[in-house]
Amino acid sequence: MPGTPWWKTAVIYQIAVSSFADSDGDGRGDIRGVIEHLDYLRGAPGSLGVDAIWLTPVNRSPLRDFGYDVSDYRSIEPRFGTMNDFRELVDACHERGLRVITDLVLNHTSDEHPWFTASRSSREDPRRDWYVWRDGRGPGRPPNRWRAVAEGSAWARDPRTGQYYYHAFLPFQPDLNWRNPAVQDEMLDVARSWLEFGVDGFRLDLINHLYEDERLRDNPLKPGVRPYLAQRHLYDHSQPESLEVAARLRAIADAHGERVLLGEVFSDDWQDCLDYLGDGTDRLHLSFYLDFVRQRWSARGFHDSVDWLEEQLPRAAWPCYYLDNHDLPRSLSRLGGGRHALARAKVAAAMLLTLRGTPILYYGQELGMPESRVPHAALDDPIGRKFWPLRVGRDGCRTPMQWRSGPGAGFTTGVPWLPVDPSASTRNAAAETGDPASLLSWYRDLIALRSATPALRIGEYRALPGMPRDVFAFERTDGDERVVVLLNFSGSRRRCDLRLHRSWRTLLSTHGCDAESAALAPYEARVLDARLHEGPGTA
Ligand code: ISL
Repeated sequence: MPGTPWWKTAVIYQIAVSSFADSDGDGRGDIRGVIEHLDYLRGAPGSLGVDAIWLTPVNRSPLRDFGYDVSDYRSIEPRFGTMNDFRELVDACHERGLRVITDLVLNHTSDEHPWFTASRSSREDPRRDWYVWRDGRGPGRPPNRWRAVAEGSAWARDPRTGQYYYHAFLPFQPDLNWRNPAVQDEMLDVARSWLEFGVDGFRLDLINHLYEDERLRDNPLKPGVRPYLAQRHLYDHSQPESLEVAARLRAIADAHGERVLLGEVFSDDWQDCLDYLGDGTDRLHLSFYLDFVRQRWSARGFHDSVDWLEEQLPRAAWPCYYLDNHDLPRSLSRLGGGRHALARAKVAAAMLLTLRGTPILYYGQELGMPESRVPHAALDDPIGRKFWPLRVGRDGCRTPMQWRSGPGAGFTTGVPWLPVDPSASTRNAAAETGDPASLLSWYRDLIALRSATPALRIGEYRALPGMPRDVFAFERTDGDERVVVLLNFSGSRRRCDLRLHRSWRTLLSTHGCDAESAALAPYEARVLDARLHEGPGTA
């Protein structure tokens, strides 16, 4: 689409590298596994048709937090492959018109990173100031009351020097000290070097956490179900200095042509998510919108969430929606519905792929992979292990990709690093590919329709008023083109007064394209062509 940057019209597919495809039988997914499955994603008959992949971190890492604990930003984790493998992946993707986004973890490193090993060795070490070290307030008392996102104090005492280091997440993930210009130079250079390598952009982990208040002021307390949520996070994240880094990263990205910066702005204040977009041209290109993903199964809830973002976003900024990722219980299970879960999943897919904005899919979402119950003995996620059995961890959404039935589910010939979910016997890519009624076919049809329809890719969004409760209806318009989307969130028929006063025809429906009635079937998702230039119509 001339004049429109690729990331605005792209469908992004998130690949959790450990979980997607294992090429060497060691039970863990790897880069060659991704290379071997590119036909599934794009460029072959029957491909899903996505435009970009986002890979969870592939840098060298002890993998104690799924790769979000980097020990060398300039090399590839051997369990994932080699630099040559990664080169081959990027080239192979580019040959088929698929962009590659990698995760970049700027906030913290692994405690096994040589920088941290040096930093903790003595107060005089030249790397000391690469991390955030402070004295405690007295015996057993950390410097302040800040909590880690993963709970507990955000400070860990290191016996060697008697000082505390700050960690926004887990103790083995010490925060880098972004107030040190050497840290900043190094990390921005890391970003630059991967762009020069040829990656098309970054997903920026915890980008609003880079800086903390210099005076370490305590956060005011508020009611909350657990200690982290019982603080108003005025001082430990979303400091103005992090916005400046976002702007600096934008300048670096823009200097390399059309690249994308997708920020994980982790905050319960949605305004923070907007702040990182600036005016739409000067900070990040996209940021995750957490309110959307927190919605329960409710047409009104999603409608309000979308409308809020549409109203608040600066004109030049662009929305970004997702329902699943590697930290969340899978939407198939989260959005409920019991035996209607797959019907709901189709409605959710239609919403995600027809809203104005860049949609992000998570591997296996298109197959209807459920949240898996991983037995305690098999848990890998440090959060899952820490809080078991009180809180569900993140392993349930990270089980192996379900390529086909049978042992290893086509993911591995060895012993998978997490157990394959039992649903793999019926719910898998091989079985769903040839089934026109499958969720996979529905995703493929929606993506194809989206690619072929400018109004869906770049058109304006307007919610349609006067619809029954349980129906989320909106239109997307571009020039003369008008597409109406009707999403019935209920398990009953819903009559819609379309008031189109123009001819319309069904482009796609969960219930077949002959669905021309003004009533929506239970859990029907329907996309209508309602062109503006046609005469008085049939509706
Ligand atoms: O997973 C969560 C809670 O259990 C989220 O709240 C998560 O902590 C938050 O989204 C930040 O996540 C990111 O940074 C973490 C990493 O573990 C996550 O996988 C990543 O998405 C630390 O790098």
